[in-house]
Amino acid sequence: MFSLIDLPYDFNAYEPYIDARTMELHYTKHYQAYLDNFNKAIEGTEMDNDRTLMHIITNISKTNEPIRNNAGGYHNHTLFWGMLVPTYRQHEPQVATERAIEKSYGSVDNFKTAFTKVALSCFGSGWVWLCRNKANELFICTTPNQDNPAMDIIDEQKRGLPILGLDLWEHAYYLQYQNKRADYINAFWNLVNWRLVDDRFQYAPF
Ligand code: MN3
Repeated sequence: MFSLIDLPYDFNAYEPYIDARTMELHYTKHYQAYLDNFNKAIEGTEMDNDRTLMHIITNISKTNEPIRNNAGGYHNHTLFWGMLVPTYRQHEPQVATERAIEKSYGSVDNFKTAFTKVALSCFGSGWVWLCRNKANELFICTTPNQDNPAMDIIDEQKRGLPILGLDLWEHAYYLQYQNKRADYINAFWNLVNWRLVDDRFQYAPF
C-alpha cells in the first residue's frame, strides 16, 4: 500500500501565489483520490508486491488504464508538493543546474520563458516538465492527463526524469486564477524549490 506524503508546509504558506483553499482541496481531495484509486487498482496485480513507485511508472505499459492514471496522479502530485516552497524559503539554483539550464536555454530567464510557452501550449489537462535525459541534457515537455515523462509509453528518445513539474489541471488554479493559466504559471516561479530541482538534476537515478 502506498500512502500520502505530508505537505511540507501549511496550506496557507504558498499565498499569495497559490491560495490556501486551492492547496487544501488539491491535497486533501484530489491527491487523496489518486492515492485511494491507485491502491485499489494495483491490489492483487503483480504491481502490488514490493514494487517501488518508480518501477511501476517506468513499466506502466504493462499495466492498465486505472493504474496508469492513478499511479501517475499519485506520483506527479507527490513530486509536485516537494517542488513548492514558500517564497521566504527559496534559494537560487546551484551552479551545476544553472550551467545545464544555460547550456540548453541561454539563461534561467530564457528557460522560464520557454517553459511558460510550452505550458501554455498544453491543450486540456496535463503537466509541464523540465526533464533530464540519460545524456544529462535538459528538455521541456508536456504530458496529457496524469502521464509523466519517465513512463515507458513515451518514445525512448523523448523519455526523461522530471526534475521540475507544474500541474496544469484546472483544479490546480481555477479557484484563484479562473481561465488565466498564464498568471498561474507566472506565480509558480515564486514558489519553485530549486533545492529539489538541483538534487534531482545531480543525484536522482535515471
Ligand atoms: Mn492536481
